[in-house]
Amino acid sequence: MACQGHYVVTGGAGFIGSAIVRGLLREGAGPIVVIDNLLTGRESNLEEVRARIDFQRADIRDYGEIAPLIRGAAVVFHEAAIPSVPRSIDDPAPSHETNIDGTFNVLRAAREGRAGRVVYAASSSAYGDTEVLPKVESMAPRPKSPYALQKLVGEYYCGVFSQVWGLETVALRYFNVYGPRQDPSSPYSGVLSLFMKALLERRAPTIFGDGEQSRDFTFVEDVADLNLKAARAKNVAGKVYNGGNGGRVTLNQAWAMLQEIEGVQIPAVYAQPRAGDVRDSQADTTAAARDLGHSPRFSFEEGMRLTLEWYRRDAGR
Ligand code: UD2
Repeated sequence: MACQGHYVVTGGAGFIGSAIVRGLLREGAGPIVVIDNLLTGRESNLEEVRARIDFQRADIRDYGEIAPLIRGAAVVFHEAAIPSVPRSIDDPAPSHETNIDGTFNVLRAAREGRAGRVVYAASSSAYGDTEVLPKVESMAPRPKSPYALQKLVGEYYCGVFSQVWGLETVALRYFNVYGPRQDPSSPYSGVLSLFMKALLERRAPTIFGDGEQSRDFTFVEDVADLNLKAARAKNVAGKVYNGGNGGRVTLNQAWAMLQEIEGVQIPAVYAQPRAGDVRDSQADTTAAARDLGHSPRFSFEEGMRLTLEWYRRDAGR
């Protein structure tokens, strides 16, 4: 069972959570408890660090199961969630239960167990379509999908736990995170993982809409770094920060870049736009840079190349 002053990563077997686990280990932090129900997470994401962490297969929807693991933690990185805008539209109940009820359970366990801080994986989807880019934390949220709303409720809960009960929380609104280990096997997977899988299999990807929608794609190592900084920062309790890169790339540009890197020409197939889709997304990183010391290191092209190489190796295993 977990000991005092440990680090907890919910969703720690997932793509982002496992990057945070590796970041913690690099910093020499410990002990580390990973909570994951392996719904979308995979134990193989923790393969090389398995012996150095305490892996607990548990579900954040079950308070009784997770409370003892969170009790006395120094920091809880709350990454466990059911992501995907279309998944939350096709099947809203599971994502509601995990993203809202599960987050409440994590916060409640952190408060009752006197944890030091919760760093919460919020989402840029909370902004919806804004008139102005880049998107600044002071803008009024306009969630367009169940998923966006659920992630926003989690943020609000963080704020309320902080104000009412003095639990230190920091919410990081991730902007379309991509990188090695992102699972490309589901239609709900992140678009760049699907693009890369298609590219390596020499298939046409599907682009929903005209492909001119844009995203601030953020490399997973930069997001893991930001989490570690948010865990240490002073005077940030109850606050919300963008976890983005500050750039903006259209899907057409992303697919063009991948074809160029690979030296192939495969026209994409265009389909109907997706319900609940945000048109443009770009982070203002001023507040995160000022208060948390956020300084993303990976350019889009660098991140894309590293990720593509990882998928190439993974496919060959
Ligand atoms: C949202 C959030 C993101 C994160 C994520 C978790 C926004 C702007 N971003 O990502 O921060 O929380 O949810 O799931 O809300 N697409 C295709 N072809 C495909 C798959 C997707 O064209 O095969 C399009 C899709 O319609 C969208 C874009 O690619 O315009 C990105 O889709 P996504 O599912 O990778 O991520 P998104 O933006 O919904």
